[in-house]
Amino acid sequence: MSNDSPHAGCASEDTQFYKRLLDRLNDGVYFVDHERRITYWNEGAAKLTGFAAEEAMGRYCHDDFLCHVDRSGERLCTNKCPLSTTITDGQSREAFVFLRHKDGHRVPVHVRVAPIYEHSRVIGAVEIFNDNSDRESVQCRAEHLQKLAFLDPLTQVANRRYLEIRLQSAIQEFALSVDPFGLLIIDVDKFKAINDQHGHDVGDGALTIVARTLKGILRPDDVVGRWGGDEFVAIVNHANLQTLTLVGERCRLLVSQARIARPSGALSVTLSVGGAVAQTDDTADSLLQRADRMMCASKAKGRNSTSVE
Ligand code: GH3
Ligand code: MG
Repeated sequence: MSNDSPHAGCASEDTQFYKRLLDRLNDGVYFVDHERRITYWNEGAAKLTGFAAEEAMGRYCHDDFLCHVDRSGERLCTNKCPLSTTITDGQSREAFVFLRHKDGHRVPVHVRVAPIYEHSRVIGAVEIFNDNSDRESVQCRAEHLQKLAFLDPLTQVANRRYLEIRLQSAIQEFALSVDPFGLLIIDVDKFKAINDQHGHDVGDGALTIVARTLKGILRPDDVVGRWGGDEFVAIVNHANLQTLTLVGERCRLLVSQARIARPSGALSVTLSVGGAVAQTDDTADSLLQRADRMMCASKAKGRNSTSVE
């Protein structure tokens, strides 16, 4: 049996064994007392933070030398410290946070905190933390990809896939409530001519201006996105016939007043807008078809107009 064995000798040797075990862990481990003063700091903590045990021991975690922040940048050590909460409520917890390395750079860490009890009284807490860089970058990449998957790359509004998902859930929610909603189909008038006369780049610029203007008109809980080509769709929440007509008209008017910059002078575009308020027997397809019929009615009226049913 080696000298490191917990069974090799008396109680103090046992303590030494466990201390050596903790010292050598790759995970960072530190203990704080009831006042959040650091009473133990292992080699893993030194490696992950750059602070040697001599530099950390005796300091208070609320001195903020590790400057823990959460993903939104909120400072934890002085406001919402998990150690402090655990000392108060005796509960274990975990969090994804960033600490500041002695060299100044930020390190993403996964932190687990547990209370230390003596005679059923909390006398401090232990924090175990490890480098979360891999997990963090995977999560950032996943969020980025998810954003890309639902974003129209040209206009930076939602794409058709996202609109389809949101429309489906709006139909399902509508079946469970009486809160009305409506759908607008918005098509740029004579857009082919813009491309033909001014070039594809100007056409792209026009689509971006239309998208940005529409996004600015709709409320944050509404959805607007590019359905394809020069066609946009908006899902307007809490909207009866009157509200949907008002929103449709606002889209038409404000886009007609927007200006698309060009070296040889700004130009403008107009929209044909069609809208339909959801009925109890509507599916996503039937609602889209009714709004599309209304959009075609606006085209037939001479364009630059709004029709809603
Ligand atoms: P209408 O008033 O009947 O809508 O006439 P229109 O010329 O706008 O006809 P339509 O809506 O069918 O034309 C859409 C055009 O949009 C056809 C296509 O060349 C153009 N288009 C589609 N996607 C893009 C794009 O990403 N960029 C640019 N610049 N043009 C696009
Ligand atoms: Mg068009």
